[in-house]
Amino acid sequence: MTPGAAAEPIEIEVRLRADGGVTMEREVRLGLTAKPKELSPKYFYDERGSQLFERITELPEYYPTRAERQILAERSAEIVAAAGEPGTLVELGSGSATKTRHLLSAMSEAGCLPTYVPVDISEEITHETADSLVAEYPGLTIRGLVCDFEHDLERIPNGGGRRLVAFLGGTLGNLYPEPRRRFLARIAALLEPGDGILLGADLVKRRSRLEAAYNDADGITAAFNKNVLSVLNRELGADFDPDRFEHVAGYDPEQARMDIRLRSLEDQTVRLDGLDLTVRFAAGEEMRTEISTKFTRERLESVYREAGLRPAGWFTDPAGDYALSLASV
Ligand code: SAH
Ligand code: AVI
Repeated sequence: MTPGAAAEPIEIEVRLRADGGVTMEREVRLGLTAKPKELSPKYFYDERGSQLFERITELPEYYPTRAERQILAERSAEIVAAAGEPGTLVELGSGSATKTRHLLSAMSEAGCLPTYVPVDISEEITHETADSLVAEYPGLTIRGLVCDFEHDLERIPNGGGRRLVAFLGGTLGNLYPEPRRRFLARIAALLEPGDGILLGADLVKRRSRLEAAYNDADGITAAFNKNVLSVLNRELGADFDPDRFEHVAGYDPEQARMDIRLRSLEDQTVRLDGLDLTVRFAAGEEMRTEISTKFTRERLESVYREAGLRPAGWFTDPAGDYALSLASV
């Protein structure tokens, strides 16, 4: 920066192609040649996938977003005080940051309007979110990072003052237990004493409510799930026909998680020119595209401890559907 020049309000580093797309190619090849087949949920979120997720958050059946919003609307001032009035708000999987506004407003009211560091794999939504936020919060500085947070966590900009790392929406539940432990341990290693993590988690509840949330009547979740096939068609020159697959989502009570899949409606072969790979699907064969783990307080606190984090606060909505929790090192 030229000496004396004002810092830009928005700076966003994009690290999506830092590895030349090799990671996606390798991961998709591994997933499609595994038994059973599996794809990572991070590939849902191209521009259309992010828009479909936004529509999911407004569905009557999908309660987690409303429950989390209610907690943030009512208790952000308390959360910000408990987190020691941080000067930097990092948000992992920030998306449209709609609910984050409650935290930013509470920080602004506490006189610590922070540097906001959105971290998301979806480039379009990160730029749109940054533009809206600087218009809404004059004086806000944004230092974003578009990346896969499991790869580039250590590249997240520092900001100033205490850091609060928010991981909202229940996205932690989309990680398997071992990667989840490693991920939280890496976050813990980045935190200084006095910094905190604010984690949103969907809680275990009746199977019928869980299954309804992932099988909405309008078919938006089905479209979101199938969008991963369109992403592979575009990014890897594949010829998936989304109409030859159906959306399947069921609750696995033993693992306490929703299991989300695409089921092949017929015997078919799919070609992925970008991988020089042909994949066969049998009629009825299922490919997992996402898990969404549901927690109890005890389980989540043990997940924290395994990762070297200390539970430091617990906030739920009145119905007890969802929890925001604070943790520190
Ligand atoms: N926090 C928002 C959005 C949740 S949707 C909310 O609560 O509504 C999950 C978000 O995480 C999406 O914006 C998606 O693009 C992002 N995401 C998913 N996997 C990711 C990964 N591996 N690295 C970075 N961002 C990821
Ligand atoms: C982003 N994540 C927490 C959502 C969830 O509920 O697991 C993604 C989602 N998948 C289907 N519906 C919503």
